[in-house]
Amino acid sequence: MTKNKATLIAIVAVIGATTIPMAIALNRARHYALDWETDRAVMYAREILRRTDTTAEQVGAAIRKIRADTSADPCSASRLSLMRKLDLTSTYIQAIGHVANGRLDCSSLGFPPEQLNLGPVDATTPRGVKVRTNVEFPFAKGQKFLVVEIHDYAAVVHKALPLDIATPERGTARASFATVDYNPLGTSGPVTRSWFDSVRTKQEARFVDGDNIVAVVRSTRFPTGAVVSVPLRYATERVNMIARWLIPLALVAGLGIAAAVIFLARSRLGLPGILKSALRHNEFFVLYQPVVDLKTNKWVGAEALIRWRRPTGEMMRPDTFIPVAEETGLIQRITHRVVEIVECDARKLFAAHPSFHVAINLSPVDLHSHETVAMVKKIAATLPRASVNLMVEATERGFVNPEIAGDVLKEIRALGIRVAIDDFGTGYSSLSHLQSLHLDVLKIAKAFVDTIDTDSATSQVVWHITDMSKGLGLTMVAEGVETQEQANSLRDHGVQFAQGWLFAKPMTLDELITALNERERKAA
Ligand code: G
Ligand code: G
Ligand code: MN
Repeated sequence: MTKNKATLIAIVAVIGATTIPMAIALNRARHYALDWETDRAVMYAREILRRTDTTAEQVGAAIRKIRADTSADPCSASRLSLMRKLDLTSTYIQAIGHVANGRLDCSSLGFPPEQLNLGPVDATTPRGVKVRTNVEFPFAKGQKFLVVEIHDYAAVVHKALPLDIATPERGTARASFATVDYNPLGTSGPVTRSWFDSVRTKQEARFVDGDNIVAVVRSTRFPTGAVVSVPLRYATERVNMIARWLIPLALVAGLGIAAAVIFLARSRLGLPGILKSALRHNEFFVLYQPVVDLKTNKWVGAEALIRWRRPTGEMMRPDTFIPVAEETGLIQRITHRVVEIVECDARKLFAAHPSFHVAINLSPVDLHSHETVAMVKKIAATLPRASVNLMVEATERGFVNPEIAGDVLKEIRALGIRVAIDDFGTGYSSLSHLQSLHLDVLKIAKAFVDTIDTDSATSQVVWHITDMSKGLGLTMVAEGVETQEQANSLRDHGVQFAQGWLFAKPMTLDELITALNERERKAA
């Protein structure tokens, strides 16, 4: 992973981690705020309708009471006193009177009939209730009243009264209207007539029209409806309020995630740095795993296996750092370090055991560089019997580019040093490589050894490998041998050598020399 890529991932992660949840949250908040404000508008409209309904109820009840009087004269003294009493006791009725020739000829008001002209009827309900919506009286100039007439008796109602509800939102508009003709009965503030139409086919409507949240309700008992509009900005302000704490919170969360992502990216990017420092501080060492002759049980050689102990005491497995070293071009320096260590160990080892050998692992990168040849040449020069004492192992993965890899191996062989193909069968090299490359040894991967004497589907593959290897005249070393049965089967199939925990685990140079001396003493 490159630094640019990591930065890009971090940026994308931060943008994603902050903006996506924030956008979702703000969108939800917008919905909730709108719902909340709309609910309030509906509540206001219902309150206006309740007051309108109460007005209608009071008018109906009052006129019923007056008509219950049995006197012949509609303007009898007993009726007039009843009118005054009802006027005084009902909360929404301003006055009550009798209608004759378009005027109140007697009423709870003390004015003469000439001053109580009602004017033309604006609407008549199916039940015969006549409604006048804009009645003006000379004694109350500038005020318009609603007059509801039933069976020649009429109630004068103050239009603003049902609309006069308290709302914390300023700038609300209200109206009550008749569903006979969908004309307003009373309005307060800018109300659009078309809003009334929204309840022609239903009981209640709520919607946004321009800058307004609108709620419209229709009475189930009277031919009336009510409208309230609340400026949309109340909902927007609520969202802005949420956004004011949500955005900083999301930014903090995003920065936290960014820090985490960058930290993770750094720690991955940092491994090459740590590897370089490990090379400088000699944190690598080598363990040797003996190679055993399957016929004689003699230890004939050993594979050098790198180990890394961090200053913290932590052991790093080659499986984790070798791939990183290969990716970042540090593997050649690591191979070089192994060669240095082996060179240093060689004198002590080969002085006492001159026909013993040590195998060094070469990585695919090493196989594609001619510097490797120079390196092997240099160590070979220090060894009295290099062609006996030294061997290199190249993993199958190394033959991606068989021409170049082949050249490097050919030059190493030209020095008289044996070459092994490691982990054979686990990579993707083809059998044709085996013929074209000049090899001495084939190392059978542990994966195949594990299948010996099992009923696994691939348990025969190992014997195809041994047959082919014999055909090519290669010496075989089986890896990861753990049981005597595996060792016996391998020996019976002509495999000459083996490594594995059955014989010995990887060990230090001193342990190896001690063990070799001990075995020679016993054999003697
Ligand atoms: O030693 P084991 O002990 O865990 O080795 C794990 C893997 O690391 C094996 O595939 C082995 O071949 C590889 N390995 C061990 N030492 C070296 C080394 O010095 N160079 C390279 N390239 N691979 C090594
Ligand atoms: O790929 P290469 O052969 O270089 O790696 C050998 C690896 O196998 C090392 O990690 C070594 O410690 C491990 N190893 C060697 N012998 C045995 C064995 O008998 N059993 C198991 N499980 N691992 C082994
Ligand atoms: Mn190996």
